[in-house]
Amino acid sequence: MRIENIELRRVSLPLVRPFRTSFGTITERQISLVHVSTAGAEGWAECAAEVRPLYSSEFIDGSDLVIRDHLIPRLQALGDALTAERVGGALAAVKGHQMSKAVLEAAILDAQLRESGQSFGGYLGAVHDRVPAGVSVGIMDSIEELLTNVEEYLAQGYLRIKLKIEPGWDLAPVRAVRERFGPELLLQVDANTAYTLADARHLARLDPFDLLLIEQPLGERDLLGHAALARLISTPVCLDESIESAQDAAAAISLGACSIINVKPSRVGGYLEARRIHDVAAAHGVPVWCGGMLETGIGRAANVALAGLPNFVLPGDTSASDRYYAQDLTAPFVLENGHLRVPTGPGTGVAVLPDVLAEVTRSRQDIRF
Ligand code: NPQ
Ligand code: MG
Repeated sequence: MRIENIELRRVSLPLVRPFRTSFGTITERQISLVHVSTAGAEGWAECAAEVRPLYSSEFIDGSDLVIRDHLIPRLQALGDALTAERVGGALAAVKGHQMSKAVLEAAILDAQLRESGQSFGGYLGAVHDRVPAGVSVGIMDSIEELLTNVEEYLAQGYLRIKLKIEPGWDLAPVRAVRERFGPELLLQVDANTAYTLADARHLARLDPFDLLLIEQPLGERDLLGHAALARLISTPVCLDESIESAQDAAAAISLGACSIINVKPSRVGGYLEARRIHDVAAAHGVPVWCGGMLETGIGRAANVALAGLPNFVLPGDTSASDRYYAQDLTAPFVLENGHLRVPTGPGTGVAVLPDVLAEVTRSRQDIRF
């Protein structure tokens, strides 16, 4: 495949409402988009890195820099041998920077699949034409406000609720949601590393609420802590931030640090590594689900395709566009009986809306090949 140009484009999109997690609140999403042009096609992808390095060590300005000065030169060195499948190997010598690597691989894969007329879902091995949608609900100022929000999401059709938790906002919101919406509600929580193993007895008090899982309660490097916690609580432990590769997934599973994995292609370096995690987990009988990073329609389309693979057995954070954005960069993803349809067109199967793109663009730079 012959790349002619890679454009890095910074866009800024307001969120429909502030989103608060244990690591901070955001009201607007700044995103680096990567646009790959080849002789016959183009590809789009979005980088998950945020303004501040709070979810992980990556952040948007650092990501742009590593993409431009350290990653793209390694792709240029491949010349015409460049394919999406060779991106991972070409970038492997650069330590870390999974999100920056992921966005390049995804944009190149999009262009490659558009050239060959194949969809992301078809390429990755999706076996479903639609996937169940869950929603991630931020930390709120009051229980009352939380219940109003959850009620709204359930009315829209979401099939699973994930509550963001932190010390001081855990037992009470979980109890209130469970009591209000009943035992049938699929309910889980995400701590984004906000606890330590010393909180094990406190977290065990979540046991009676029959949660699907608790996501990343402890620090991202603390696999042994998660393994110990898993033996002290009955809620299944799911890892997010801890898993940056299929190797991490294999280690976490073998140590007993998790019994479920949140797969985010951006966090693990791309869709190909995400699929390897899916495969490793499946081989161990460990279910996975597709996480989210407040993606626009560009990343959402590819995530929904990935979520169509057979071992994605739990509803993901693959929400409709209007969960986050009043105006998406693509035609909006909408809930149909609580599901999102897996796109079938070439590549991600979605088109970026030029007028919207122009309106939200803050800056751009071209890297000629
Ligand atoms: C998670 N996502 O599962 C993440 C956390 C998260 C949907 O809960 C900007 C960029 C804001 C990335 C907020 C969901 C973010 C972000 C939350 C990721 O842990
Ligand atoms: Mg998470």
